[in-house]
Amino acid sequence: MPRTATITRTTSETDITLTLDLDGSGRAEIATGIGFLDHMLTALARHGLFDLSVAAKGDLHIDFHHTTEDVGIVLGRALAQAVGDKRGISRFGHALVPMDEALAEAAIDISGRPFLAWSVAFRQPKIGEMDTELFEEFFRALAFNAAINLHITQKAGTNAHHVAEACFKATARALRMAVAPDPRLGDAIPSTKGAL
Ligand SMILES: [Mn+2]
Repeated sequence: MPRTATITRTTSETDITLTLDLDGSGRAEIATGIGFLDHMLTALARHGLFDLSVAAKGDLHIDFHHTTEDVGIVLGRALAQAVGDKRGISRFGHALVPMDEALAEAAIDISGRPFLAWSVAFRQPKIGEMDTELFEEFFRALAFNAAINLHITQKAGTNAHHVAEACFKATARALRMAVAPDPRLGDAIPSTKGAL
């Protein structure tokens, strides 16, 4: 069974089409109109070994908020759809990823219980044109729409570009671990409740 999803979502604020393949090779085709977000989504695909294409047209003349949040929503929905009933997946994943002076940790439970714990403090309000406060919005939208528990913790770092990139790479590696099949599980669902 291919673990893929394609989702199109159109609102008065954004128009997004996204395709995700959990068993890809890290290929990314990203065009959100926000350069730094493209850079981060490319890193997410590459280090998660997902194939990801995102075409987003948003109301960037207002600011980057709607587009960033809505890409998180659509990516989350695609992730939920692609993992399906979660048979045979590892469920938990974690990663500790450095980037120069920055160090970020991500821990994930594909639990069906949406939660974001965000312990990241940027020293700069912007990276290029992008507000650093939008990363929390992105990851919350992702976690809630994927129905996963996602903890992202900054362990070190002063440069906002490095901190953001370490957060995305750590999340990518943690997700890769969590969605990976556990061969010892067979097609069982990794929960004492029998459902996730
Ligand atoms: Mn970079």
